[in-house]
This record gives sequence, C-alpha cells and structure tokens, in this order.
Amino acid sequence: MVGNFKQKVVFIGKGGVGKSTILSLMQGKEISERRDPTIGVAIEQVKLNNSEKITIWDMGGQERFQFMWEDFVKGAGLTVLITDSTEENINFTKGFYERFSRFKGSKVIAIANKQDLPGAINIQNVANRLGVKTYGMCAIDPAKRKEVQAILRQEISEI
Ligand SMILES: Nc1nc2c(ncn2[C@@H]2O[C@H](COP(=O)(O)OP(=O)(O)OP(=O)(O)O)[C@@H](O)[C@H]2O)c(=O)[nH]1
Ligand SMILES: [Mg+2]
Repeated sequence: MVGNFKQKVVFIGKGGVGKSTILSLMQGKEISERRDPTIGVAIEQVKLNNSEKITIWDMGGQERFQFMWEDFVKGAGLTVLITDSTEENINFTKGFYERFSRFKGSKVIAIANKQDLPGAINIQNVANRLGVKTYGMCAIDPAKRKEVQAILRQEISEI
C-alpha cells in the first residue's frame, strides 16, 4: 500500500459476531455492550498509523442484509470473514466462504472473535476448518486495539 491510497477492507459475518465492535475498537471508540445491529452497511475511515488510512465496509450481518455481501466485496483489497468462536457460526462462515468463489480474487482472512467466552473454539481449530489465515480476537477488550490494527496493517501491506 502506497501513500494515502485508501484501501477497501470489507467485514463480513453473521449478525452479532462483533464486526462493528472490532471497528469501534480500531477507532478507539468506547466499546458499548449494547446490541446495535448495523443496518445495511456502515462505511468508515480508520487510521492505522499517522500515514495510513483504510476504508472499512462494515456489513450488516442479519439475514435480511446478507444478499448484499457478494456485491460489496467487489473491489475490496481485503475481505475479513468475522465469526464468533462457536460451532454454529464457524460452520456458517465456512459455508459462505465456499459458496462465493469470487472472494478468491481478493485476499481473505478470518477473525475468530469472542475468544473470551467459555467454550470458545481455539484459533488453530478455526483456521483448519475455514482454510484461511485466522486470528483470534476479543473485541470488547480495549487492550486489543493495537493488536487488531497491527493485524490489518500487516495483511494490507502484503496484498
Ligand atoms: N463477550 C464478547 N462480546 C462481544 C465481543 N465482541 C462483540 N461482543 C458483543 O457482541 C454484540 C454484538 O456486537 P456487534 O459488533 O454489534 O456485532 P455485529 O457483527 O456488528 O452485528 P450486525 O451489525 O448485526 O451484523 C455486542 O453486544 C458486543 O458487545 C467479544 O469479543 N466478546
Ligand atoms: Mg454491526
């Protein structure tokens, strides 16, 4: 990534897995425990450091918005599949990833969020199942802000 080119990054995943919370974490906003589903899509600029800015397309994950996902990943440099770390959601994410082969044109990584919850499936296990590079996350922990920024910075630099 060069200069101030604003790389498009898309967050995709089922409703409630924590996409918008990860976005808030990256922006240094206060993390609310309140459930506030994204309607359609939220498009936000995020600073990764002093010179790098990216545009995150944070998709609504509820079933009624899922038809939009395929179109919105067009032109994305990086698609981030976000799942919580439950069996049900990992299976959903895997099914979705397999259906949309066009993703393979852009880079795809996964984040297994809610690693703090009891019974969270470990990251290596999630990675094996999804077949994409997977990072663990706990988006409600403000101490994770630098970590998630570093992940995106690194992944974008390798596009
Ligand atoms: N325990 C725990 N809760 C989390 C974590 N990340 C997010 N949450 C909570 O999960 C709920 C849903 O988070 P959102 O970020 O709104 O989920 P979303 O994926 O944006 O949902 P949609 O916009 O409907 O697609 C909120 O109540 C968050 O506080 C986490 O890592 N651990
Ligand atoms: Mg949301």
